Amino acid sequence: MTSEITEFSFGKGQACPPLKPGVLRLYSMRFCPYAQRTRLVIEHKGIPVETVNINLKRKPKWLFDMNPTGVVPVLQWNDRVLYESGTCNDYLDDVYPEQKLNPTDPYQRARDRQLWESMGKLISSFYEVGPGVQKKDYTALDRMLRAFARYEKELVSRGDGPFFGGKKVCMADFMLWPWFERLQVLNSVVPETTIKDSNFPRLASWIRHMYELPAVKKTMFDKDHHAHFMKSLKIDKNPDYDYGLVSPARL
Ligand SMILES: N[C@@H](CCC(=O)N[C@@H](CS)C(=O)NCC(=O)O)C(=O)O
Repeated sequence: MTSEITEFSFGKGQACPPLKPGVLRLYSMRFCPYAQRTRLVIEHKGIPVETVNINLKRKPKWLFDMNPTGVVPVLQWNDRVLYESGTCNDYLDDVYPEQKLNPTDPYQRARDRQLWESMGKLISSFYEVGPGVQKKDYTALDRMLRAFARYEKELVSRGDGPFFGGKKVCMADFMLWPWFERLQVLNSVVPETTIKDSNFPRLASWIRHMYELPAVKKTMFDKDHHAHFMKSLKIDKNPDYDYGLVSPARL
């Protein structure tokens, strides 16, 4: 997407790049799974956007002026500001109705929302499984495998299509995806978390199909980048927000 703003993260003391009238802006962090949800929708719909990445350890004051909770993603469009990945994505889906992602049927829409809103347990298991297994405490691993079983069953109940949206990708696919992209890192530490045709065939097929989507190809990082960022965040406690960027030149 069009952007004249550096990809390097903006931190405390740095001015916010001036907003251009009529241009949609996303405040993001390159490795943030929540912001990826919104980037997936933006890419899928081909929405013109400029992105400002934030240093979340040294947050600029102006982030709080837009979002009092100080988290990304945040969308800004003239005097309009929205935060929370689900809210941002619903708004974008309504304002850019081409390639509609939310179901029109209210019941199905509510069911889909339920699916991704209740994924908190899977998300919290993410960083607990490894340390747990090391201590022979399998609680988080069991919780994660139960979540996989639930998604497997849900895909089966939705018919033959590879996606949660059936033959076409839907909002739930994009809302769930970022944690499955990061799962490969955990797989190398705890192989029991690997999704295969032999244990979760529909989820395994879903993952293969998701990787084929242009929006996923455009927003994803490979396993090594995710592993590096997770280590910098969780072990070194010094998140490497700009990892992999080559030119330090700021505009
Ligand atoms: N519920 C929020 C969660 C967003 C979130 O936690 N983003 C993280 C980055 S991955 C963040 O900004 N963290 C900064 C902090 O917690 O201070 C959403 O869905 O948008």
